[in-house]
Amino acid sequence: MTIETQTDAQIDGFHLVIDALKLNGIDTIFGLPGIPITDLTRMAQAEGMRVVSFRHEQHAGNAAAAAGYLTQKPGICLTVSAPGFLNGLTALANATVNCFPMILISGSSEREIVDLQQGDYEEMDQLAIAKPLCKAAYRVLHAEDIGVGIARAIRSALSGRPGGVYLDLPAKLFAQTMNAAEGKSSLIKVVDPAPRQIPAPDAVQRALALLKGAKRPLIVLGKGASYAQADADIRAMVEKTGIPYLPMSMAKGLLPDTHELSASAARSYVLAEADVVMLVGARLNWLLSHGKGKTWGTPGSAQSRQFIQIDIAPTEIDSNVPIAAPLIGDIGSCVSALLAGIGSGWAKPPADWTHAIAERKDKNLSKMAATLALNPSPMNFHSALGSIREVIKAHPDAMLVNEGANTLDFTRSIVDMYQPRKRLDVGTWGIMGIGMGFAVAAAVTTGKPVIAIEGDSAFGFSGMEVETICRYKLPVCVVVFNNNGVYRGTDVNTSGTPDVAPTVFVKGARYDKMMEAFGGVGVNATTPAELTRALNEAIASGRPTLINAVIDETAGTESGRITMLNPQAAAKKK
Ligand code: ADP
Ligand code: TZD
Repeated sequence: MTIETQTDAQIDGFHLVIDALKLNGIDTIFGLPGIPITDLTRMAQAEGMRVVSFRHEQHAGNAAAAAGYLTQKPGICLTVSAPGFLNGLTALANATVNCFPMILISGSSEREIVDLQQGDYEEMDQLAIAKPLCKAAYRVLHAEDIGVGIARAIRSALSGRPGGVYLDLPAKLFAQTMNAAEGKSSLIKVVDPAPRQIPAPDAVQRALALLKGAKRPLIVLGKGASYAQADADIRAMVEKTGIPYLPMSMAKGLLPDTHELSASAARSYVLAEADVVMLVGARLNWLLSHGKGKTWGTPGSAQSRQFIQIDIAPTEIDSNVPIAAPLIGDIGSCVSALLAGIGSGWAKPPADWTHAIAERKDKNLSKMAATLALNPSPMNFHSALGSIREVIKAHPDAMLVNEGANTLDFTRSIVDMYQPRKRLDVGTWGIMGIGMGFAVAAAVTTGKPVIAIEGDSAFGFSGMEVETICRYKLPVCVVVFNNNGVYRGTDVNTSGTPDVAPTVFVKGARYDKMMEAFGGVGVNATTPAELTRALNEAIASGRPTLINAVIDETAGTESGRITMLNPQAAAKKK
């Protein structure tokens, strides 16, 4: 090659985007092709990236969000303009609400036409629409700014409280060319995208002093704690202090659920009785009853309760109740600062507290064991989950995805997790539809077997992605808890019209046939033994499998465990 051709070499927008992502260690794109990003998907694949194509953008977006949570790198979702962008937007908003780092990259139409509203193909002012729904939003108009655009998107997604970022790439950008050497030097490798945030020493002392004086201390671990990947230090903090802990649902497994200091089986007792509660990457939102009210005991004891809160976002503090000791910083730095102060001679919590918890745990666990031992026909949630619980115990490295109402609540309380970041679920919104997207991400990013436990309604939101699972030959076993409807299958239409009630589905549906349609394995399981066998075979073979688990249609309750959030008609019709 002559010097002349070297300096004349050109690079286009497509390749600058790909090179900028690769330069930052991003090796996977979840997306759905079409104008103007079809060639971007092809070229990314040709350049060695893994491109996972979905059947609907929402699931590609959910996959990106889960990949971000699992890897601490922003997951990338790539979509076409207007409708594709909007389909991805729910996942972007959900990622932001859950503090998962992801970047939604959407192609967009001609700026000049969009801005004059002259009616372009898939016209939409996407940047303006995305802005209020995510942490940051950027648009790149010139090839030489692609490096900056991607660097800003990565830093925004990862730094401070992680979240979703929107990056708008107009169609014209991809075909723009520039000098290859200049293009290369315009790219930015983001240095330290999630800088440590060291807590102030006086804040550490304040927290330690409060913890030390506690008579009935409790630690609550949230998904911020599991995201932080400070697993060993978090475990050391719990064990050195001997303080009982409660894991929020996606923090299950941060310490094994069977750990003697886990207070999960005495949840109501510890929340009502604890005098000092240390929140580690968990918000006092609806999932923790906003830190007040009946869940947290009588008004008298609530007044005497004090909170320590570890969080990277200073504005989270005092959002619901006063926080006596805020500890602002990243969880790794905060926990290691606390550990230095805890040392080795920390006095364990008073025995009457830990004994009272142990007593309640024993009682509740033996009650659960008795229920799990029953073998009703048809299966109910407990008998089916009793089987899954044993399979997970034997395969603690398997990933578990979980959505539904009763299916979610029962799985969370019955199926123990043993390792960090193995459980992915409906998160902060309690959103349905994350199932297959999360399952694909779990398989692609970890290579481990994935078990997705899905309510039949929940599964319906992303069911078509079983084709994606088969196409990429992913080791995903979907278990559909089929009770013929949303929550239950027993509602009756009392109006006299021929339609079924709004919560009822086709009775006796065979979801397993959907997986067979694409070459995967389908199993209809009516007993725990059949379920166990099918699960074990799926894990051993690694083949995409869907088990239609036939559940008693009367077994669920309306809205699972959050029935109280469902508004009831105040006045009865005469
Ligand atoms: P959960 O639903 O499990 O209770 P939340 O999503 O409500 O958890 O809370 C997670 C919290 O963790 C958020 O307030 C977020 O700011 C915080 N967080 C996320 N990552 C980190 C980190 N690396 N260091 C400190 N805090 C973090
Ligand atoms: N739509 C979206 C996006 N999210 C939601 N949470 C809902 C609707 C409302 N919803 C729930 O909160 S749970 C649920 C819906 C529709 C499904 C429950 O039925 P299921 O589970 O079959 O999935 P169970 O085990 O039968 O209760």
